Amino acid sequence: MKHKRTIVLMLCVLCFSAAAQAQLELYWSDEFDGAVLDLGVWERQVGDGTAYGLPSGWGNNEQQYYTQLSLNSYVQDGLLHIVTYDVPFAGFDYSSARIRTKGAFEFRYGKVEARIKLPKGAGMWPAFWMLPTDSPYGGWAANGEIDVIEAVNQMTTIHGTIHYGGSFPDNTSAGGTVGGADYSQDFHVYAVEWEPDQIRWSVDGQPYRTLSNSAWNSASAPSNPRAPFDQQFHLLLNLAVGGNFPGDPNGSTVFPQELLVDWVRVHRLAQTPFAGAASPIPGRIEAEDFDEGWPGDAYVDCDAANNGGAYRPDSDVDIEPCSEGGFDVGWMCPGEWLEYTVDVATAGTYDLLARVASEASGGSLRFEFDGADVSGAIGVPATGGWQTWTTVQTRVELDAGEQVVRLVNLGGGGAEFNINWFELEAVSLSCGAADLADPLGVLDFSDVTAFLVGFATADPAADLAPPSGIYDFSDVVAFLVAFGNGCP
Ligand SMILES: [Ca+2]
Ligand SMILES: [Ca+2]
Ligand SMILES: [Ca+2]
Ligand SMILES: [Ca+2]
Repeated sequence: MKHKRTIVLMLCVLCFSAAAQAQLELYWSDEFDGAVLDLGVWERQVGDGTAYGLPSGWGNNEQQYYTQLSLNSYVQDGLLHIVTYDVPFAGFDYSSARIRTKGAFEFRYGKVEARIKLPKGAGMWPAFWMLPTDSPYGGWAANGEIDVIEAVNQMTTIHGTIHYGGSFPDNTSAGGTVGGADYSQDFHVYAVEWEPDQIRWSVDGQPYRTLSNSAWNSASAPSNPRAPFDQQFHLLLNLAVGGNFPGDPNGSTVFPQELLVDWVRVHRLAQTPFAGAASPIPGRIEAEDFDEGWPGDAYVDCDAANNGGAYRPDSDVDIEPCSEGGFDVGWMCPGEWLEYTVDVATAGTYDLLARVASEASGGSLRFEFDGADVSGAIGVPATGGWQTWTTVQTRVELDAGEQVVRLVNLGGGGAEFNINWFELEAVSLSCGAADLADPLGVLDFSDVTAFLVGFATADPAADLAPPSGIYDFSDVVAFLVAFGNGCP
């Protein structure tokens, strides 16, 4: 029984991976084709690490000083060069460079790859790697580190590693190696496929190590199987010299040495509509038909399990059979959100209805269209049970065209709710021809102006078009409301 279950789980993992790979698309790249290194993207980190809280040679007894000189990091003929010289600099025997995208390019999940030619020689330690931008789980390495590639000395072994666990020195690591070639002789493509529940390393498209989320943890978030690798990370490239991993250079090391990078590319899973096409508006959208995509892109859910286990069992989002038929999204925690790709047929006014249930009072939800709050907070009352449904509604103004709707639990009162569906109904607004009709024809701006001018003078009746006295404030208000609703 246990054996059988293991096989099923393994098959699911394979299915998910295959599906994810199929929809990856190029998200970001630096081809290093410009005249110079793009310092709007890459920040040169300078010094021996002390300025970054990493004394003692960046925490590794490294022997180089990283400079901001273009001698040590530059772009030429389509390649990034990171060069180390054995010329004393700032009191250190070697100079080199370390660059990062922190603050300029950060992302969560994706296939990260670079085409790299490695340096060679005792004491060489090139790396292409990733660090988290924020540290919600604590200091290094409780907040994680993903090394796409490291190699040392003669460059015959490639290392792919993650660091995690507690804060130093209570951290640990896992990963793998591949060897058998001199990787300094040619360019190779080094890649990591970083997914919510799995990290895979490859060289030239040949996988050599796979880790699932049971292989890692973060001490400060033991119940989150994805921590610490569920945060935004940025990229780093550097060439260290000496230190704990390679040992120091010796008389056989030839200088200068350089790390060459042809390109760095990040591919990510495209967010796509659940049914493969945008949902039409006006229309009803089932809450459980949220978009396909990674957590943080298509949805955010409080925990990685589908607590309801229904409909989309591999999803984090908690889906259960609904007492009204079909399914609903339950366990909607404060802060959770779901996205839906929709196509609004016509710009205009819509009634927005949401079918909700909650045992708690004080909850509220909001709808955003392409990032704009269109609904404000819509209160969710206590309905008398988690499967006792009521409809809440508000009126919204929508633009036409394909958009992404985000349904957010605002968390007012900390209340959870369940949601079965939401619906947008076009509001048919009368332009008021009947109400505004008068012997002179339909009320227009010149009539309103005449009325307001007349009202502002001592003798309004005299200024109004004949026959006088046919308009009053209720006519003007009706006109302005109709005009505001898009009537001509
Ligand atoms: Ca290039
Ligand atoms: Ca969940
Ligand atoms: Ca949930
Ligand atoms: Ca439903």
